[in-house]
Amino acid sequence: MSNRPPLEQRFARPSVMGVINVTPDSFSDGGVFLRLEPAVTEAWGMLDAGAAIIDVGGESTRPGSQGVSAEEELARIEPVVAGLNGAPVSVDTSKAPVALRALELGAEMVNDVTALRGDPELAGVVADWGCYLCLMHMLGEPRTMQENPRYDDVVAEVKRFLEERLAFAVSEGVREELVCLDPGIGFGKTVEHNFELVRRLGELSALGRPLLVGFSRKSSLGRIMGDPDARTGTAAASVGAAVAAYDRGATILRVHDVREHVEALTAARAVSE
Ligand code: HH2
Repeated sequence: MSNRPPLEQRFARPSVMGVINVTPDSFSDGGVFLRLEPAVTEAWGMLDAGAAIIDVGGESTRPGSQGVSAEEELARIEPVVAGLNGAPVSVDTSKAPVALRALELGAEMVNDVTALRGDPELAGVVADWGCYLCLMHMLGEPRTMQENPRYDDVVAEVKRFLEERLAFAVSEGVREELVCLDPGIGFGKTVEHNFELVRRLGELSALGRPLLVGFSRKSSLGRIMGDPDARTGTAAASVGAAVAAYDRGATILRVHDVREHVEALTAARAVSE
C-alpha cells in the first residue's frame, strides 16, 4: 500500500477526475446516480472516455447543505465503490469510517473538502493506508459558506491555509508526495474570488504540490453568462475554465462531462508541448 509512486507520477498533467455523486441533492447531478446501476455504468463510461480516476461522493457539499451521518454516506457509496472494483477510485469524504471502507474496497485516493479538519481520525487512516490525498480550501462550512465570504487577498489566504494543512498532514504521517492541493472553487468564495484563484493559480504551484481544480458546472460559470441567480454552469463553460486552469498549472481537473474535458485538454496539451 505505502509504496505508491508520487502523485505527479501517477497522474500526468492534465488528468481528468470524473465525478459521481451518489446523493439526492448535489447541485448538478443530484438524484441521478442514487441507484447503483446507473452510477456504476456512468463511471465505467467516464473511464472509457479517458478519466484517470472516478471521485465517488455520498454527501453533497453544495451551498446550504446540512450533511449526512457516516452510516447514510456509507450506505450510499459502498455499493458503487464495490461495483467499481479494479477501477481507479477516489472517495469524496471527510469521515474516517467512510474513507476506510472505500480504501478496503480498493479506492486509492481520499478527497477531503475539509482538509483533515472534519474528522480527527481521518489523517491516521490516510497515513496508515499510504493512499493519495486531496486537501481542499473551504472558508466556513457548506451550510453558511456563501454568506458574504471575505478575504483581504484570496490567493494569499488560500495559499497560507493549504501550506498549513499540508504541514499538518505530514506531521500526522502522510507522505507529502502523495498529496495534491485544491483552492476549493465555490467553497466560501464569490464569483470574483473563484476566477482570481484560477487567474493566479501559479502562486499556489509555489507550494510544490500538484493542484486539483474543480470548476465543473459551478454557479459562477452560469453567473458570468448574465444570470445572477444561476445555480449551475454549462459543460462548455466548464471546459473553458478547466483549460484555463490547466494552462496556469493545474494537474487534475475534477469534472462531470468527462469526454468533453478530455478532448479539450488533449488539444490544450498539444499546444503547450
Ligand atoms: N467540489 C465539490 C465536491 N467535492 N472536491 C474537491 N477536491 N474539489 C472541488 O472543487 C469539489 C470537491 C462540489 O461539486 P459536486 O460534487 O458536483 O457537488 P455536490 O457537493 O453538491 O455533491
